[in-house]
Amino acid sequence: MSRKISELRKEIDRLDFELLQLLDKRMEYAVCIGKEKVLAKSNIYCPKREQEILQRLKKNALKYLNHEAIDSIYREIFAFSRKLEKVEKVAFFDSASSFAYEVVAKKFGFVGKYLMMQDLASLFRAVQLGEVKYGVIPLENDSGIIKESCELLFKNEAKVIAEVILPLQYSFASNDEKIQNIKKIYLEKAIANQCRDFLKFYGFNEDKWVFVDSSVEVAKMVAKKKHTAIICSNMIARLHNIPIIFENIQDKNNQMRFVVISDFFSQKANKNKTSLLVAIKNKKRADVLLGLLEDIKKYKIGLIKIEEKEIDFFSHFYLELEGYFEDKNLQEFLRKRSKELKLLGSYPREL
Ligand code: PRE
Repeated sequence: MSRKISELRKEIDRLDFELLQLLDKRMEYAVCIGKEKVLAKSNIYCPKREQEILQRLKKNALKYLNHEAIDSIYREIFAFSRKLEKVEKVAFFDSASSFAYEVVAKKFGFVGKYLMMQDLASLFRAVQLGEVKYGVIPLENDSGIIKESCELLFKNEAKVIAEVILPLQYSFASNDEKIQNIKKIYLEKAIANQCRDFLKFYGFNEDKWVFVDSSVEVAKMVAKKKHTAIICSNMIARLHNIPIIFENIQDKNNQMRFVVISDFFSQKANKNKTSLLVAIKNKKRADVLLGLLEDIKKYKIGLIKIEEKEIDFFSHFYLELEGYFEDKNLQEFLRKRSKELKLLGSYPREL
């Protein structure tokens, strides 16, 4: 090793020492905050505060640390300080490609205590019974708001406290460096549909495809088996140490929106969103829709999204509005519509 490198490494060692001292000091403050919170029976996770810290740090742009780096470093710092304050469990449900796990890691870091649920209904039950403090559920994909999530939010008391927007990116991972050796590619049907151009370009014809229900379940096996590959999220490949050969192989860039649910209302942040459901009882849909839009206009509320969803054979409107539920105009709107409306939560706006 050159003298230059060893000198530079000495500098790094010195800085690492300082960094750890500083981080430890930071953790000490977090532990103190945690004690106060436990005494006051308040919630450990505070999406509003975390968002504020991130926004402040990103404003002071540095030479090397871009926004993505700040996000990922601080995600782990927050996760660790939350864990020191109090260990709280997070449940997630993975319908398939394990994007929920990616969201969990993105929001809660890798050091949390996680529980993978069998279905969305059991996740809601676990939050309701206090078995877990937080749940991560998918809320919206490219076909719109997901009916089952909407239905469960309607029927349960859990509140939406944060949102996470996740680009759906797939990787081709295999232990075989020579792609000509690969005989079987494990993938979900939906993923195959989203990576057709890639599969065609590399000549991975359908006779090599093995459809699976969940890439999470087969990743462990692919990690050990020769001449196999998997198409899955980057996170799953990395978790199982399967070398990623091609990244971002999807035909087009889709994204998915997940939300975090818990048993409390999130605090007001700089920019907020409020989600609610309005039941349409006995009246004509067009009249209800018109009335709703008139009220939204009357109270000068920003409308982000409106979608019709059927719940228990009754029509409902899923609404996303700008602002926090305690804002004056939203309060007036909510009061006026209180009989037909269910507030799902207000949370820091990511998009
Ligand atoms: C802290 C940790 C967890 C919360 O979600 C927000 C911030 C942090 O590490 O900065 C500290 C803390 O608990 C708080 O400020 O409320």
